Order: sequence, then structure tokens, then C-alpha cells
Amino acid sequence: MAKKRRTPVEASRDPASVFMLELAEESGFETAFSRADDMSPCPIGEKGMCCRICSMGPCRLVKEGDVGVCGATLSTVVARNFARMIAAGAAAHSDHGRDLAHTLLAAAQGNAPDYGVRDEAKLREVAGYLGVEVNGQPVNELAAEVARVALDEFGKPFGEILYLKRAPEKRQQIWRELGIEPRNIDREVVETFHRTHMGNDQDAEHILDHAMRAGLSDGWGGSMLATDLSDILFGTPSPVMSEANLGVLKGNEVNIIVHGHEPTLSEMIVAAAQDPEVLAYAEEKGADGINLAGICCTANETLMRQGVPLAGNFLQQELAILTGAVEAMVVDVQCIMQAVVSLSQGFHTEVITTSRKAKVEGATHIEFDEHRALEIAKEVVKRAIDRFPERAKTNIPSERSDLIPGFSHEYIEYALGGTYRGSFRPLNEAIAAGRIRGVVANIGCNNPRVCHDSLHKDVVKTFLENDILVVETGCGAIACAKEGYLTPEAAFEYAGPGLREVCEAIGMPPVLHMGSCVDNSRILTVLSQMASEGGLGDDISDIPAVGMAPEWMSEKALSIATYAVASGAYVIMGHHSPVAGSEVVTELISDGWESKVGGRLEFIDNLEEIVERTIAHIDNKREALGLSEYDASQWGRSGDAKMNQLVDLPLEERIEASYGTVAK
Ligand code: XCC
Ligand code: SF4
Repeated sequence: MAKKRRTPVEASRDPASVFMLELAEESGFETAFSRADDMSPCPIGEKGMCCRICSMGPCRLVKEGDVGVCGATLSTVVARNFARMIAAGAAAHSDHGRDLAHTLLAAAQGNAPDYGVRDEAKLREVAGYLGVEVNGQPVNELAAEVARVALDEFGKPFGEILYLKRAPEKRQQIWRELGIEPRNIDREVVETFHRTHMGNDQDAEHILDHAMRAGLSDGWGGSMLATDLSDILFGTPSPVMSEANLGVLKGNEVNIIVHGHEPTLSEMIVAAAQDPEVLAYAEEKGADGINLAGICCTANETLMRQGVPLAGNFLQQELAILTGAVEAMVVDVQCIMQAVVSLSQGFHTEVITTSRKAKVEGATHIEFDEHRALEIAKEVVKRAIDRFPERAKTNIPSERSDLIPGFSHEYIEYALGGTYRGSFRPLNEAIAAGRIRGVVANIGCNNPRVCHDSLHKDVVKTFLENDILVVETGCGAIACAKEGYLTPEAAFEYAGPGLREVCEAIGMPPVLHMGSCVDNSRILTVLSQMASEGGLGDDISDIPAVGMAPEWMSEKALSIATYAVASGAYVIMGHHSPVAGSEVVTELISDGWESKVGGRLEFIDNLEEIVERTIAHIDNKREALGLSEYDASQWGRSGDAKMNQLVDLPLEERIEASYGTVAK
């Protein structure tokens, strides 16, 4: 029996996406939205109750008390499945980090001539964290040494991950006492697969403790290295201006979408698209220019550093192709739906895979090689140009919103403390005084099982009204960018009186875009620095903060959630629990983990409850710190002169006024 499909307005909260979904419906194209409607999730797998790790099974356990052929209990099966998801997520983030270390090494040795150290200060800082002595050696020598030590972090036989030292003292102690301090990055992932192989770890609590260790190897290991090494190679982000949504596609230019996660190739495509010879070629083919736009976290990487506009988030990858205006979609790794290739065959769009780790049947594969980076990037761009004359009718939605991303932890520190004395003290003080009630990190994916972007937009709107500062990464950040929350004047429109005062004083948006999914490590850094600044306790778990991924979909999101919890945070995941099959496991990752590490993980499918529990947690933490009760009526008397002024300025001048000169 055919199932009922949602209408476009039921499926997405984003007007540009609704427009594209209407078009898809009219022209009979399938999308992830329609496929989700047609295919119900498997009711046993959905709750983590199916075990298929050996061929005595697969065993479907349907209720408490059922056991598999080997006797595995429901809690064991659910915990094993969950741990494997976390390990896969940790593997994806960390392998991305590893590749950047290889790129840095190749660049430092002169084998990747198109790359180099762009941020020497960051290189020296990272050298410090990794115990590499800075003694006036040439930059490339230092970079090579840093890259080598970074690579060792993935597989060194002894010791523990060096970056653990960047966490508050108290936090490190908790990890070591529990025995969950990651030893190296790969080992914790490998050990997860060993433990969850048939016939090993069959104690849910013990499995889940190790899952935290695997998660930590991502957060304080692979992801943190990915962020740092990207900053060294491509520059540490600071505010830039840009735009978001499908309306950034151009009717008269060659549109190239970069999609996936790594900055390595996309940075070269940015360079190739500015090459005079390439631009002349585009003109020859009748185009007015070359327009780059991003999807998913490749988008966030090129946005943060180059201001490349965002075409959209995860659920817009097919919709971009449906515009008929995309000449090429260039993908690297992660979050690439196989469906984009079959869909592209109905258009002139060429999907180009570039990673040696990710081919898609039917796509053009041009393998990226960092040794000939720019040359390959030019080839890719020229292929896109060649498609331009084949373009048929286009349907580009008009929606595009301004945004100012680029809030690296370094920049936040600088903005708060001023040029000569970067500091998190003003942020701590604003929280202590109650101007800022607390902090929410809203991150993660889209999922066609929930109305696209709706949870991101609704939770964030409520938090802003409640004077809660929001920091974001990934597709959540893109959702809010499209809604216009990522501009300084959004404080004027959406923030409560206290938060608005702070934003006004600094000229910052009430929602700070901190980067891609690996850049959640920047949030760990901010939280650690807030803890060591004093005034808000001495550990991450003391800070009035909550993390959430209301529309999560990927295993990476589970890894992030787990390392955030193991670092002391309360984390709420939206809409569906992959451990719903076991009350024991549900209890172990919430109350159980809270008693061990101070953070807890909950899956909540209801918007009101997400908001309620978040605010309650923030207020409880405030109370535990002995801070004044939040009282909005105290604030907002400082006047909004600067904000009023800002609102009337064009974007470019607004940014100048707030941040001085910025890159475009
Ligand atoms: Fe992928 Fe990072 Fe999720 Fe978006 S948010 S759907 S993981 S692109 Ni990380
Ligand atoms: Fe079934 Fe046990 Fe094999 Fe899992 S490990 S498939 S529960 S027999």
C-alpha cells in the first residue's frame, strides 16, 4: 500500500527548499524527502535491537528478556550497536584529521607546492600542545615536526593523547580514574570493534564506558587535530561576510557546488576559479563568471575562511541539482547521498568524486592528489565550464540570507578581550551577572524524518529570547544562517535584553558560527578556557551549557554527542533514539554516565521538552554555582544606539563597523 507523502511545507521549513520540493513533485523527481515518506524505518533496527555481527544470526530481539542464539541480552546487543556507531563516527572525523596531517607534512617537505603554512602563530601554538620545541627553526622544519607528531597521535603504542592536557585538570583526572583516557586515536576505534565482535565484551556498562573512550579520541584527538591543522594550512577563521541558501546560485555564471567535508581540495577550487585563464575559458563558453557555493561541511570550511556562500545544508544537496543551474557538484567525503548521481543524470550536472576513499557508481572520478592540487582543481573547474552550454531551463529560488560566520575560539577570545589581552573573562562575567543566562551549542545534521530545519530554527529562536547565547557548527549553523540568525542585527530582532546588550557591545551575532563538524573541537576549547578562566566553577560540567543535535542523522553526530558528554556536558539528541530498545542502556547513558562523568545523553523527540530541559539544566547549573537567578527585567537599559545604527547599514559597512576590515 502506498504511504501518504508529506506536502512540501510539511517536509521543510525552508522556503527555498519548499519551492524546490514543489518543483520535484511536479516533475516527478524523487528526493530523500519522498523516499523517507515511502520507506518506514525498520522497527527493530530503529531501536538498536537487531544483532547481525555473526552468522548464527541475525538475531532480532523484540522485548526485554529475549536473547540471541549466543545468549546475548537485549542490553548487550543495543549497547554494542550503539558503540559501533560511535566508533564509525569517530573514525570518519579522525581519518579526516589524519589526511590533513599528511597534507601538512607533504607541504612542509615541498611535495605539495600548492599548500603551505598560512598561519604561523597557530603552528607555534599547536607545536606547544604537541610538545614540539620551537627554537627558531625554519617554518617548514617546524611544520614537518608538528605533522609527524600529529601522525603519531593516531597510532603511538604508549602514553595517552597529548591534547587531553588542554582539558581542565579536574576533567583529566576523571578520565584517568575511570580508565577512559584515550591512548591513541586509532586504538580506541579498533578496540571498539574488537570488543563488540562476537564473543567479547558482553556487559553493557563496560561496552559503553569504552564507547566514551572512542568518542574522546575523536573530540580531543582526531577532530581537534583536524581543526588545528586546517587552521595552520588555510588560516584561522575570523569574521567574514557571506550569504546562505539556494538563491546564491547564479543564473548567468558557471555554478560549482563543493560538497562533503574536507577543505583540502575545495580551497584549491576557490583558487582555480579565480585563475584568469580559467575565467577566460568560462567567458569563451558564454558564462559571465564562475560561482562557487558549498553544501554540508565543505561549505562551512570554505565559508569560514574564504566567505564562499552556502548553497544549503545536508537535505539540500538534491535540491541544488533540481535547480538545473549546477554545472558540477564536486564531492569529497561524508554525507554525500548516492542519489545525487542518479538525479544528476536528469540534468546537465556532472557529479565529480575526488577522494580515493569515496567513489559513487555513475559519477566521474577525478582522484585528488595533493602533489598536483591546483592542476587537478583547474581540470575540475574546466569540466564544469564545459557543461555550461548544455544548461537547459533553470529554477533558482530567490532566497538568500546574509550571515557573518568565522567565530573561531581564537577570534571569540580576541573579540571579548581586545587586541592586547584576549580573554574569556567578559563572557564568564556576562554569564555570572545573568546578562547571558547560559550557552547552547546547537549542531548537527538534517534528517528527512523531521521537518527540515524546523527544530534548529525553533529551538534557537526560543533560546535567544531567553538570553541564551548559541554557538553552532555543521548543518545546524546553515539552517540558522538561512533564517538570518547569524547577523549582528539578529540580536536586535531575536535576543532577550541581556544577550542583546552583550551582542551590542561587541557587535556580534547572537548565534556564533564556529565552523564545520570537526570544529566542535573549538567548542571544547572554549568551554575549557571558560572553566580555567574562573568564576564558573573549574570543570566543563560546572558551566551552564547544553549541547544538542535536534535533527541528527549521522554516526559522527553520535560520536560528537558522546565526547561532549564524556567532557562533562548535558547533550540532547532529537527525534529518535537508537538505544530505545533497551531501558537499561537508556539509563546507562543518562543517569549512569552522569554519575561517572557529570554529563548525560538523552534522546528527546519533542521540541517543548528539549527546550524545557535545556533551560532547567542551565538554571540548575547557575544555582549550583551560586549565581543570581536569571532575571530578564534587569537588562536592556543601555539603549540600542549601536544596533540601531548597524541595522540601517548595508552588509559590507555593517561588518566594517563591527570588525574592521574583513576578507571577502
Ligand atoms: Fe553531515 Fe557535517 Fe551532519 Fe551536516 S551536520 S549532515 S554530519 S555535514 Ni555534522
Ligand atoms: Fe545473534 Fe549472538 Fe551472533 Fe549477535 S552475536 S548475531 S546475538 S548469535
